[in-house]
Amino acid sequence: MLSIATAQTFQPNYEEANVGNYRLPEVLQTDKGKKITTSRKWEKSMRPKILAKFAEHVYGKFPGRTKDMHFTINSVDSTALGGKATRKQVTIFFTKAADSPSMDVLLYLPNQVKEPVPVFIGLNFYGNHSIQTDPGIQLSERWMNNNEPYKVVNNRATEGSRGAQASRWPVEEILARGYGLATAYYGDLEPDHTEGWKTGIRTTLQEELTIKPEEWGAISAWAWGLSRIMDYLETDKQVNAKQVAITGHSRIGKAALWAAANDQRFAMVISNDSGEGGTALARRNYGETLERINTSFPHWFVSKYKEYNTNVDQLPVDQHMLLALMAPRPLYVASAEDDQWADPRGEFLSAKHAEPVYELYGKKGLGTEQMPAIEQPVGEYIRYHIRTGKHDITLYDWQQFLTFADKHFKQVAKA
Ligand code: GTR
Repeated sequence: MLSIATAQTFQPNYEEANVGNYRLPEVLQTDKGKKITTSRKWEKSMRPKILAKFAEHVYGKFPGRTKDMHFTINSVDSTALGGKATRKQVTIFFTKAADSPSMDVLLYLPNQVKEPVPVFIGLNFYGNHSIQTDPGIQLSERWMNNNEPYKVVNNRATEGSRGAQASRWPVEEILARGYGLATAYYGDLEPDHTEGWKTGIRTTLQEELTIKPEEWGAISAWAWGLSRIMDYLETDKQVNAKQVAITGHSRIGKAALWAAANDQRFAMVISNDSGEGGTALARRNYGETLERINTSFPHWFVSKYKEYNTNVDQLPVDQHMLLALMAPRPLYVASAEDDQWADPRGEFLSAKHAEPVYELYGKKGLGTEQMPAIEQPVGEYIRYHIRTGKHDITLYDWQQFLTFADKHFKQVAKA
């Protein structure tokens, strides 16, 4: 592992010529060199093996739900956002203990739609109250990273934190287009710092889930929480649980991918600027590297992942294989031009190399060998865009995701 001093002086490579030569593990080739040619064989033998490799070498285990998990609906307000939305706040309790570990879910549903609605689901970085100024949203009392502009002081949100990340959550646009939105604070599952596991679910649920904290990483814990939100959505009659699109930006985009790999109830998968350990190919030396991410964020992955710090070629998987686990579900990969740290080309190529699995299902992927120009999305079942601007999730990104959902979810509805 890099020493802290080396990490601070880490010089990322941003020259395509210096990416290095690499050979990707073939997504449709077994360890014995046999080629997989049908979706049946993929599902029966290859897919579970790849999933198990990601669990062993990268993210750790992904347990099922706890036996005594239950939901409490804290509030339902059908006059939210000027009457446009119904706002529900639900707490998911993971055990039956009075002090059960829990997670608070915020759900907005569009009032103009009378039938069960498709829903976007994603974790947020700064508490549910950060996604909208809506004063009815319960203010998170959990630990969070200090942030001056967001008015997070002494690791706690304040009233001034409301709506701090509203630009990342165009709630009104989402609702106007007939979709619901479900979100929860990722820190409800595990605070995002190296000691966070001590107070997060990897510790508090270890007996319930019969799993030791070191058997999974923070990304897997966050991903697990996404599946628990899905458990709730399946019980909500106003939600079409067959049309839930899982989304996530950056580290939460990594978690979204890992959740969707394990949990095929998510009908659509969207990963925004998720970079290293997300959509970007690990074998490309460009921007953030495997060694660097393991050094800065040692709690995100299992310790075995660190064994590949200086020999990524030995890693039995690469991220195109994670994307292949989404097949045949519609998958959207988004990059940003100024987010070179996340390696946009590596994100595009990863999507590209996932295509053979989509082809087994007769589904067209990107449909091009060339990385598209800025803000020219490409692809059918795998779609990709690179927009102008920095590492962020913007209205432009959401508009593309909404259009992608319109296309695929409405097709399903008509069939
Ligand atoms: C960076 C990290 C990235 C990405 C990002 C984020 O510091 O290096 O892998 O996860 O944080 O989550 O915004």
